[in-house]
Order: sequence, then C-alpha cells, then structure tokens
Amino acid sequence: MNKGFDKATFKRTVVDNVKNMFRRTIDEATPQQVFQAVAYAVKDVIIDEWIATHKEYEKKDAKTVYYLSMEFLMGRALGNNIINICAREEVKEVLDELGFDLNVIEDQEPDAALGNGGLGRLAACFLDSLATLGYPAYGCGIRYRYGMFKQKIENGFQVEVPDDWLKDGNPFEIRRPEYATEVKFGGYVRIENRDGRNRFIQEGYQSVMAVPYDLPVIGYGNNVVNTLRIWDAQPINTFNLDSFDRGDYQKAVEQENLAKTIVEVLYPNDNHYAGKELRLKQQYFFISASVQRAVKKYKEKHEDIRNFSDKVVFQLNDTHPTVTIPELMRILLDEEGLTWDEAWAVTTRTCAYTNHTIMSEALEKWPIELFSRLLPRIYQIVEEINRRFIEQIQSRYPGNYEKVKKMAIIYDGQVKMAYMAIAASFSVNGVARLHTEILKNEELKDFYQMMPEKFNNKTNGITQRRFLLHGNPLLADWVTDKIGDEWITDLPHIEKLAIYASDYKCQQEFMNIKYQNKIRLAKYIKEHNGVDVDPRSIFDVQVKRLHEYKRQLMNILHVMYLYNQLKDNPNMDMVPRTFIFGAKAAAGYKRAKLTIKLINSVADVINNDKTINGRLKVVFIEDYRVSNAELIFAAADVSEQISTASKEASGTSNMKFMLNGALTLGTMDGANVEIVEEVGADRAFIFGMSSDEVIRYENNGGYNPMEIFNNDQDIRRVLMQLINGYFSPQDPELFRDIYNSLLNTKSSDRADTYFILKDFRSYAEAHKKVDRAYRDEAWWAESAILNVSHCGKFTSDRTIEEYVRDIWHLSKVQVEM
Ligand code: 26W
Repeated sequence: MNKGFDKATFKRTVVDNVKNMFRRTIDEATPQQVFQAVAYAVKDVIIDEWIATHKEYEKKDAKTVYYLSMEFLMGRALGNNIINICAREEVKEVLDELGFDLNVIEDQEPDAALGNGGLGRLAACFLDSLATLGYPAYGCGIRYRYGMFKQKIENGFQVEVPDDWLKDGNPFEIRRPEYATEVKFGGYVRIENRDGRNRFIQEGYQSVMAVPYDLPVIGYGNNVVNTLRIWDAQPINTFNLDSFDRGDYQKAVEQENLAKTIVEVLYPNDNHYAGKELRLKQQYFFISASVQRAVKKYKEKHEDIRNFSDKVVFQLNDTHPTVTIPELMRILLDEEGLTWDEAWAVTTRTCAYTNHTIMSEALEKWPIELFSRLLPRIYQIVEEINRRFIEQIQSRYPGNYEKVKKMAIIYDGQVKMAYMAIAASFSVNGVARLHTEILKNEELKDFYQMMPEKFNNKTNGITQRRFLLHGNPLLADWVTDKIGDEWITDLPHIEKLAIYASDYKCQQEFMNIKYQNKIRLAKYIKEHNGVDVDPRSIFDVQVKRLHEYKRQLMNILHVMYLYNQLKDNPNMDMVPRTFIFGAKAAAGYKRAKLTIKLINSVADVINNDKTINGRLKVVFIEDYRVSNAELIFAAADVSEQISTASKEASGTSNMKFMLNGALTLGTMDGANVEIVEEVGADRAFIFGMSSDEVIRYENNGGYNPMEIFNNDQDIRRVLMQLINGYFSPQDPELFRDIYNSLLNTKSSDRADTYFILKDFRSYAEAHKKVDRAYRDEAWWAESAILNVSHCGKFTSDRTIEEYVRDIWHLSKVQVEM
C-alpha cells in the first residue's frame, strides 16, 4: 500500500488525460487510449521523485555507475511501475470504478524489446535492483526504432515481422534535446603542432546528432527513480537551401541517411558476431554520446579530470561497448590535454568489463580496414594501446612470440575487442562460478596468468519484483501470507517458506496455485495456438533463444522418442506431459529456424494423433518475449536447462523457473551448478556430461556419433524419421540438414558438435525420473516449495551488491519526499 497515493486525484488525472489526449470521454475510450492515459498519470505520480532523486545525487556528489549496454530488454513498464510505487491495488480499483480491467489495460502496452535475450534482460533486472537498492546509476543504450522482431509462425516456419514499438508513442519517455551531442564518423586525422604539442584534428567527417530520451527506472517503495538513457540519432543540420553547392548537398543527404539508419534496428543475433559495419556505427554512436555526456557532467562540478574515476565507473556489458576505452582516451588526450600516461591511468580506473559467453562465434573482431575507415582517430589510439600492451607482454614473457600472437589486441588484420576490454579494464568478470573458472582456465588463460587480480565472478540474478510479484500474483500473495513481505526487497527471507514444504495443507495450496497458473497459460495457448492442453499434465518448458548449444533439438528428439514408445505400446504407463517451447531464431540462422519447423511439425502430428489419448502434447508459443514469459514461468512444472555443459555462461531463465517453483531438469552448466547447490541435487534432475568431459572431448577433436547411431536402435529410429518424411510427408528431405549435423562431418566441421546423441540416453533417463517423481504428489509439492524457498541467492539485488562491493564502490542514497 502506498500511503501518499491519492486515488481520487489519480482517477481525475486518468479521465482528464483521456480528454486532453484523445478528445474523448472515458466511456468512449479504447483500451489503448486508457493505457496511455494511465501511463501518463503514473508518470505524474513519479515525476517529483525522479527530479528529487537526481537532485539528491547532485547534492551528495555521488559516485555513479554507467551501465553501458547495446541491449535493455525492459518488457512492459506500466505493471512493473505501479508495483514499484506500491499502488497496484489502488490503480486496479480506480480502473474497476471506471469500468476497465487492469490486466487488459496492461496488455495494450507493447514490450520494450530492445534486446535479444539473456544479456539484455540481465541489464533490465540490474536497473531494477540498482534503483531499489538506492544506488546512483544510469543505463545507457540505443533507442532503436525497431526492437527485436516479432515472430509469427506460418506453416510451422518462423517469419520475422518488424516491431514498430513506438507507433503509439512511448508515454514514459522524456526527450532531452538539451543534452544532444555530436558524434563523428569517417574522414581523416590532421596532425597540427601547437605549442610543442601534437593536436589531432578529425576532418572531412560525417556526423550525427545524438539526442537522449530518458526513461524512469523506479525503485521499489523507496522514492528512488533512476534513468535509462537511450540515444536517438538526428541529422546534424537540415538542408540549407541558400548556400548549398553540389558537395554540401550530397553530404547533407548522406548525413540524413546516416542518422536514419544508425538507430533503425536492433541486430537480432544472439551469440553470433556478423561483422556488420552498421553495428560498429551503432556501438560508437551510443558510446561516444554517453562518454561525452559523462565527462561534461563531471566537469560541471569538478576541476581535475584526473580524478574522474572517483565519481564515475563504466561497466561494459560484454564487448559491445568496448570503444568506450579509446573514446575516453580520445577525450582525455585531445580535448582535456592529458598526457598518455595520465589518460591511461584514468581510463583503466574507470572501465570494467563483463564477459557473457565463451562461444567463439560471438567474439567481436573488426577488420582493421573497416575500423580505421569509420573511426580514424579512435583507431590511432587503439594502435597505441596495442603497441604498449605488446611491450608489456614482451617484458613479462621475453622472447615468447607465441604470447604476443595469442594476446595482441591487433593481430592478423583484426581488432580484437575482448582483448582490448581486458587490457584496459580494472575488473573482468564472468557471470556464474563455473563460467568464470572456464574463462580463467581455458578461454582467457593467458590473460588470467598475466593479470589474475582483475578476474572475478559475479553470478547473475533476476528481479523477484517482476518475475514473482508481478508475474505470479497468486504465489506472491501466498508467500507474503505465510512469511510476510520482506522477500520483496530481501529475497533470502523466502527461506522461511521451507518449514511449510512438508506440510500437507500448504502443499495443497501451493499445487492449487500452480494449477490456476497452468489454467491461465492453457487459456493463452488456446487463444494464440488454437491447441487444447490439459492443465493436469506436466508442463515441461524450454523457453530461451534458439541456439544449437542450448539443444532444443535434443528436447524435440526426445519427444519423438517418447512418441515412438507410445505408438509401440499404447498402454504405456506415463503421466500426461505437455512439452512447451518458446524461442526466436536469429533471422539468418538456418539450422535454428529449421529446428523451429521441426518442433512445429512434430507438434502437428502428435497433437492430432487420437490414438495417444492426449497423453503427449507439444506447443510452440509464438513470439516468446518478456510479457508472455511471466505467464510461462508461473505455470511451469519442469524447467529445461539442457545446454551442452560449459557452453551456457549462466542462464537466467533457470532462476526465474526456480523462483516460481519449477524443478530443474538440466546439465551441470552455468548457474545450474549453483542452483543445485542451493536446493540440493535430490530436488533436481541432473544428467549428461560434465563441462570437463566436454572440454576434454573438444580438445581431442570430438567424438564419433556414428557408434551411437549404429548401436542404439531407438536413437537410430528417431534420426531416420528426420529423413523418411515421418513428420514432413510432403517434403521428406526437409530435415536432412539436421540429420547431417548430427552424423555427418561434412555438414559441420565436427558431427554432433553439441553432444546431443552422447547425452541422449542420460537425458531420457532424467525424464523417466520426472515421470516417476510427479506421481508422488507430496514429494513433488515439497520439492517445488523447496525450490522457491532456496532461490534467495538468485536475486539480482545480491548480484548488484557484489558489483558494488567489489567493483563499483558506490554509496546508497536516500530520497526523502
Ligand atoms: C556480437 C553478437 C552477440 C550478441 C549477443 C554476441 C554475444 C551476445 C550475448 C553475449 C549473448 C548473451 O545474451 N549471452 C547470455 O548472457 C546471459 C547474461 O549473462 C547469460 O545468462 C547467458 O548464459 C548468456 O548466453
């Protein structure tokens, strides 16, 4: 309950907003119009806090973290915002009185899908935690005109549709033209010697104006409102028709195009680097604007730029914002007049880098030609950083040219962003314990050996405010009823639930809530997929980006295997199971898209087979995104976390499922390791090779899946069904590529790169255990409650406190209203 919240005023504001904005009375308003009116009314409520928060930061002269990220996967704002101002009940009542249903109104809002998957959603959870904990923080990113594409499934295939998320405007954002900044691309560098010093002057460049839009990030119940600042691009000078000559005209057109294209669209690739010039432009665009602004702001209050790191820390969310390093150097050298050593000291005390993946395809390496053409002055600086770094390597390892080859920032015609990030950051962190160990001992071994003090782990977390309080209100109320509401801002309190885990009545209550949530999801599936699913069946869910290493393919092959068993033995004793998938594939990732088609083809056959009595169902949920994720987690019984061990840096959906009482079926990978450590191995279903085994095989050239294919008749049968038209009668060859990827070394450099066949039996065994375990209702309910009660570690509040303690060194700020 929010004591300061005045229902009558709020109601009046909503009614007035509808009038002013749409010239309608409230009873004539469409749900979309009501959404707009309510969102503006909420902005009214928080605007004073937003101003007060920034005044307080100024007054305290507080150190600030700038979380620099190409992606912020915020999802919808309205529901989350009214929860964080603790006025959900009141707003719901106001809407009831006006004749509207809050849930319907919330559904009018498009997701802010300015991210692909885990990395972008982590950034959003971090912002929520930073505000709730009261830490001075900015998120800095790009205001993409089109976010993550909307996924349509047509004839079983993924079709990408543009996400025109701004078409009705964005009620929460505020344009801040007073902070607009010029960003320069291309041209050449002229060196001019003035007063015995070389000046570097970029000439013949093209530029765009970066214009910031601010979005409020509301802390939970604490008056703190932080800012997510996303940059839009505008042409620098509109046509000046009086004075143009041919050259100017040409340039004006080009600059206009540059501004338009730069922020046009989010690259929908997850874990795959494509080397596109426009992407490097996007990176430099938002980084240059953010860093320039941070420096300017610092200088408003402070004399000596050499103490910059006392007040500012830049957290680089993966390598995507790595140009922060040479851009800060450029400003310090060329504009502030520091010496190289002074500038380097500032930069290396200000920048910290987070690594989110070991997938080698994801490593950003820019061709020198492209990099130096687009960013000529920045490239000069990178060359000098590289020259000095190589000197450092050589003095540490005299005569060891191998080391230089392996570690140089510029090598083989390419600029290696990860190496620059490591060389110039004072902190390098992985995102789960296992991941950090693999970085130290395998991927980044050479760097770890040379500078071990930089490396540290920060196991990811998620915000319980969105993924339990907002996404699962029935369970949230039940938890609060049992143990009070401290868990909302201090998740480890949820441990107190453990004493109820073995209580029969509590088990019944808990399972009934799960059942209600399954009905809610079943309704969604019926509306969106036209498929009937039985809420009494086990909801077995895998939702995440589609990628070979995440092994959705292994999941669907196992479904095929189960189906074969049911066909052979129609009386087979099995708990009805609904396999639920949700996943977007990168638009150019053929095999991933084909896997989606396979899932849908298998679903078609199985869901329409009357002979199996609905004991097996397969559902592919279209357009998986933050808003429907909340419904999905709440309804899940089984959480599929089945990546090839060593490949998933952390995973965060695993934590969201756990928080909602699903049991993990997974490999010992990423944060699964720590989940199992918290809840106990007996409350999860663990299978498959260890990361050590996987790495050992990889270092020895893989394994031979043919042996398995030849000796395991069930697996062989499933694979043959990929190429005999069993699930694609009109086109028996359709899934040939998938078949080849598993068996044929010619189709990829190794057959079955992700050890699907190798892990298959152990995976099937784990599924059998799930089937047996679910029959013991008391055990299942107990385990589900224990999962909830042991998820305290996985709040992003804990993660943020660790970043603050070890890396950022911020102080909490109180905002009194
Ligand atoms: C350059 C293309 C590209 C795009 C995105 C390369 C790499 C990425 C991201 C690093 C991919 C990503 O989202 N990684 C995920 O980050 C999560 C948050 O730390 C982890 O939980 C996931 O395990 C990791 O896959």
